[in-house]
Amino acid sequence: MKTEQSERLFERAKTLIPGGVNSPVRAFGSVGGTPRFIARGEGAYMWDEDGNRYIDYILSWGPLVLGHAHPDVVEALKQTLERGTSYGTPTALENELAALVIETMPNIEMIRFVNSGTEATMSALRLARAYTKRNKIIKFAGCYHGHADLLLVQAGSGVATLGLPDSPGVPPATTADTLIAPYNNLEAVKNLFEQYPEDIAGVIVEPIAANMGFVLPEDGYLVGLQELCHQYGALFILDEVMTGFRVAIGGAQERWNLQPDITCLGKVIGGGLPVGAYGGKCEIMEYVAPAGPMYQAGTLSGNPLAMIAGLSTIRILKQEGVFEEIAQKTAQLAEGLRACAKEKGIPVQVTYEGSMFGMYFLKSQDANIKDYATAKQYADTERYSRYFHAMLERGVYFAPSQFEAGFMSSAHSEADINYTLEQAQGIMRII
Ligand code: KE4
Repeated sequence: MKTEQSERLFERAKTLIPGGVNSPVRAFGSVGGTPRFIARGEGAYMWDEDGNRYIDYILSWGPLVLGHAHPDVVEALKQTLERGTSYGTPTALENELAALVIETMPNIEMIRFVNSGTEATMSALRLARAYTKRNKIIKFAGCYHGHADLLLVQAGSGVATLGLPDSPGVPPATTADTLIAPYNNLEAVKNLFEQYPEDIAGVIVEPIAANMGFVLPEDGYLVGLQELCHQYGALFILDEVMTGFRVAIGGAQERWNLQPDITCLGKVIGGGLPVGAYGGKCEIMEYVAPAGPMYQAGTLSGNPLAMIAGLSTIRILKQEGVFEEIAQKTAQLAEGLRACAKEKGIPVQVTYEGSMFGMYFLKSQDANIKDYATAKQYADTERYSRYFHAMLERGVYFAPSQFEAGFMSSAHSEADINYTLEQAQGIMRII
């Protein structure tokens, strides 16, 4: 596969941008090799600057649930763009997307748009602290909620991928109130609440831990967290930046009938443009300025381009049968990948939910990855890297890290999935 243009562009990028990328996980740090500089995307495909085509199972890390450059999304953006890009004023489009998200997410009565998932989670935790007048928060080792200081403690995603210690530059005082527990372990959370019965403002959790790979919640875990929060007067905060509109149209809270006090969103609701949001019960959201005293702001929050891209994406996603078809394709791919590995006796842990999936290569057949410690202990990252590159060479783009998830879109065809599985079957004996 020719990669001269990507190599040239990467060398130049590294003189201009730290590590040559604007987000660390893109740099192929844990899998090695040259990150592909993408020139364009259409449907399920991306083409790099050397003209190589890839079937894309990252889809911009989740947002592109309809695939790249969906014609209806592009047309809606064009029409909006011709009227201007941003006004710094309220617009009708913000009302429309707010109403659509509120109608779709069972526990959001009021919502605030921001520009990234990081802003969404950072603001949600500030709100939890303001509303409860408490300071401590609980997050889970290996979960990633963006790069706000208070959350860069035993984080997942790029932090896990690069094996970074908690980031320098975060003063200890900033994370002194951030308590950590293992994912899928209710006892540990119960102990923290017993230790700090009146100090915990909120518990923030990825309903599926998709930044340490793809770890499903064990039966009763999420409801157990919710009950502990309500027992001790803390807010239950679901970080659905990735799972929202992907695990089910109404997110994990719909899939598992949860009642979070605050929900964080991003990715799909912006249809590939910069967006985040946090929302919940009116009595809590009314605390946010200017309705209430908790300050949070953003120059481009709710900008018309992100709004229309999110609106057109969600409207199509909610059409009869669209989501179900994406979920069926996800199951077909995931089950097929599991079968390819099993056929060659390669130990893997494959799980999927809605339009998201994950595959761990395991160091032993009987390993079970259920949290960050077991992910680090049992994931065979070396074999994953060989798998990643073997598939990349064959025009299939999976996450350049074992500690990330995979995504499906409505644009992926049966032929794309069959091709992917044929290639996977072929390489299993050489990785
Ligand atoms: P952003 O600030 O990157 O928009 O969102 C942060 C975030 C918050 N919560 C969850 C559950 C997330 O997964 C993310 C970001 N996801 C990663 C992919 N695992 C973004 C990829 C990247 O950092 O480049």
